[in-house]
Amino acid sequence: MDTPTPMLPRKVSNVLHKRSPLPKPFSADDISQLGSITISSEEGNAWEDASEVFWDTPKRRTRRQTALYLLVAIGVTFGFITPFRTSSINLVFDPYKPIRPELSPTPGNTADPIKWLKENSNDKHAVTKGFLSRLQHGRPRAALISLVRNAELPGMIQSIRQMEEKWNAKYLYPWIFFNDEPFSDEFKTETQNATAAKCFYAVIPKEHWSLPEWIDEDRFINGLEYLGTIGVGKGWLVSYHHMCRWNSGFFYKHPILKDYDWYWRVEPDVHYFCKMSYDPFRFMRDNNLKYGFNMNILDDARSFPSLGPHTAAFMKTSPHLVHPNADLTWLVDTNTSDYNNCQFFSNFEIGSLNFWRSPQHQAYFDYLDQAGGFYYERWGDAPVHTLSIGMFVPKAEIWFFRDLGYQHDVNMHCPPNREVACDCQKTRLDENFYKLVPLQSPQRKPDDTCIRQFLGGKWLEKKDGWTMGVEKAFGGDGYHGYKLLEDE
Ligand SMILES: Nc1nc2c(ncn2[C@@H]2O[C@H](COP(=O)(O)OP(=O)(O)OP(=O)(O)O)[C@@H](O)[C@H]2O)c(=O)[nH]1
Ligand SMILES: [Mg+2]
Repeated sequence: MDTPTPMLPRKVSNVLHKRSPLPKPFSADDISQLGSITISSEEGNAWEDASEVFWDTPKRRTRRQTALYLLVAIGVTFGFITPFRTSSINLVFDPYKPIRPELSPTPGNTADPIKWLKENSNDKHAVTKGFLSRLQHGRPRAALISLVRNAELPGMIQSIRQMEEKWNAKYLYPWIFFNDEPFSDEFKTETQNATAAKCFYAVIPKEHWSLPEWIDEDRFINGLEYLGTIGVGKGWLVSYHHMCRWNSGFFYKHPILKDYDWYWRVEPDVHYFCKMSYDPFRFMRDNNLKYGFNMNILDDARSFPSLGPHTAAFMKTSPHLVHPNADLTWLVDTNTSDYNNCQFFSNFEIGSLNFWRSPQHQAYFDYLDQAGGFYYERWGDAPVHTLSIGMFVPKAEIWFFRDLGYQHDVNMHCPPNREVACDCQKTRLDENFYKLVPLQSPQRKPDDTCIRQFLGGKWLEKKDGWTMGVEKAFGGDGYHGYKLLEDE
């Protein structure tokens, strides 16, 4: 994904450059909190009141307390008392109310992610050791994955620190780093020192990171020059083409991921702003979700002029692969019927590895790879992932992680700051929509912002009397006519 040189406002960059502290180990206080949470239910208070009448000597009170602590300890040890369930009696929490697309019913999908979030979001539980061990038992086979160069170590450390502070220190999901060359000892030591989770380091096989034999090298070189001349971001870098192809069709095939089902993609030098009070991997698994995103935006369409037509051709040759409940309307330009260039910003992804390993995605990737557009043009993994998800996954299985604040260069997403604690200033739902489209790119923009096209229905409703033409005539960009809904 290409981006113009980042020029961050001072206020934002101050937040960004603050170093996050390393996760603290569990203290005796944390563990004792387990006991105090467990015994403070309403029933317990009633019992204590009644006991005042009969047990009135200090000695008896001490004995009673000791016996009570002993009972609680036995209960917790043998599982009669479940601290997190009991403690939820005391906690008043109003979890984030997710923004969801208009969904047509998918037969057989009974998942209720909103109910799940209500039942499983809880900051207080996460500090206790008992809760931690429950989290780690039977959890999804998931990892945080990063493709990164040795030279990007400082940026990687920054991403790890924020990810650990906001979330992973509680869960300790492993980190897996990928590189097209071996990682240096310095890289390994410093990354491992930045997290209490296990780190693994994988070198990408040569055959996943080199020019396929069917690519015409002269045409590729000409393409590099052309992309450089017109200024398509990083389009002249050979390695960038390998990277986009690897992220589109190879990362999930690496042997190191064979025992994993879920991944969260993390890039060096990105920022995570919000504390998370639930496990997104468990959330994805329990709710039958395949793909989670955080931004849905436009990129410079000069990098993939023939991706839309190739995808349409693929759908013609393999209509049986397209999911019966797929909704592609949000990806199609109403005027030209071509791909409208909307895409999930794929440097943030929480997803199912098994989806990418599916025959549908494999067939689509192979088709694109044979066509050569990863080299003759600069097809990015973001539009490829988006079109694949669009064709093969119903919207009910795609999740908008609006509650996670995130920044990649100039693109930033920050949710309404209510029950989630975020170190960022709230952004509009539509923010970032076309920041990656350079002025010199003549591409048309969709009638509605990408995220609203995805959400559909009420999210597209306009204020009475508003027209795009009039807004533009007064100097606006034509995307400010929406009736704003809750949590925007
Ligand atoms: N090991 C390795 N990693 C790479 C290479 N090229 C890109 N990457 C990684 O792939 C990810 C995407 O590359 P970037 O150059 O950041 O691409 P981008 O995000 O589209 O571009 P920017 O907007 O400039 O950040 C980053 O995590 C990079 O570290 C490469 O040649 N080798
Ligand atoms: Mg990047």
